Amino acid sequence: MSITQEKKYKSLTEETAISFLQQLGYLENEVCECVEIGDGNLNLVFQIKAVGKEKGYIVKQALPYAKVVGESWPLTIKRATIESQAIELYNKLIPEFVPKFYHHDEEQAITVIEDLSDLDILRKGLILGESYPLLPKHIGEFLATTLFYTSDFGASPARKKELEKLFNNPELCDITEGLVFTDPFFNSETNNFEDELKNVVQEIWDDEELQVEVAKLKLGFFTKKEALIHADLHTGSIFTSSSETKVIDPEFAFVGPVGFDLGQIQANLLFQVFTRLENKKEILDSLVEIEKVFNETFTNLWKEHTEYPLNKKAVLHTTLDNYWIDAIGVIGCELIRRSIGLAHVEDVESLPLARRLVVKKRILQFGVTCIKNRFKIRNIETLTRELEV
Ligand code: SR1
Ligand code: MG
Repeated sequence: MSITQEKKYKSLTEETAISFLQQLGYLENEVCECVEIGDGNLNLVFQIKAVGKEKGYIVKQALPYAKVVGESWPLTIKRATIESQAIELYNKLIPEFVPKFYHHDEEQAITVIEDLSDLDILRKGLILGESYPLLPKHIGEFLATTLFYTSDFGASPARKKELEKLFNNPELCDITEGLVFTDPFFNSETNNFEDELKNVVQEIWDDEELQVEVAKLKLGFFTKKEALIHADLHTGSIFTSSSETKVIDPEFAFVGPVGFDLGQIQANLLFQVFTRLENKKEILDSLVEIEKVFNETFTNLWKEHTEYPLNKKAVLHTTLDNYWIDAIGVIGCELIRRSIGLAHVEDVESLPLARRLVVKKRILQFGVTCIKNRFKIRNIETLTRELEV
């Protein structure tokens, strides 16, 4: 067998994942156990640890197709390299909020990172009614720091252009362009919703004003090269506890609109406001706190590091305002796509049918309001007032 054949991509099994890790020198002389724990839409995720130990390593491999659909949807494995580059960069900028990075194999699309299984996946914890008081502060700081230092305010023009090249991610951007900004707004085969919602969905497809506003948001996603964004920051991409927060899975990362990250996390927290019966206020307060911490942290970094003439206060204020206006539009698109598009969320899908229909109708209506009225709403504080509970 030639060397090229030997090195060809091969998807891991629980056994080969252990050998891969041990060949790197990790847990070399230990008897290991391995479980595939991936519950996302795209990848294999193996947790490997020495028998009897609590914590080990995560070996993550990108599959050459979208797991959520099957082999009929081929997908580049280059995304694993984008993800590992982003984790490495985040580790330099704000290590406390990301997993430790150990190894990346480009050909096999495998990344080895810290095992975070002692923490909760935020979406699952919130569904169980858990509270994470430090989460809004941590997420606000994570967003402000990663976005500031990769924006034109915190990176040199040359570095910014280097980031655009390093994080050139057309295939994954294409998924978002389709699933978030296109398919839910017309009769696309990728959509998936209950028959009982047909009339409400038809209204969305027939709404000319909405179509134009979504088109403008999609154009912004294509053209705004504002900072290196995570680009898939939903509550399944965050591990957390009462004291720690770790952001994972930046395989969609590219240099794009800041409002996309801000809006996506807010929308995914908002699902809890629509679905839970108690403590909705706690979630609404956390949305406002994320906005406040983001604005304050970004402003402090800007004061310290931004050079003439971008250091003019009015430039910062307009920039922050525009980030949040975009974010409100993205909240609308994300709420709608997770309700009637391809990739749904457990917060809503776990509800019994009758309640799910009521909740989805409210979510869709609110999503439309966010998209159409984003220039009037302007910030999260105003937006949450519309939802006072
Ligand atoms: C085919 S991928 C579907 C969704 O899963 C990912 O996590 C992204 O959110 C994407 O839109
Ligand atoms: Mg993901």
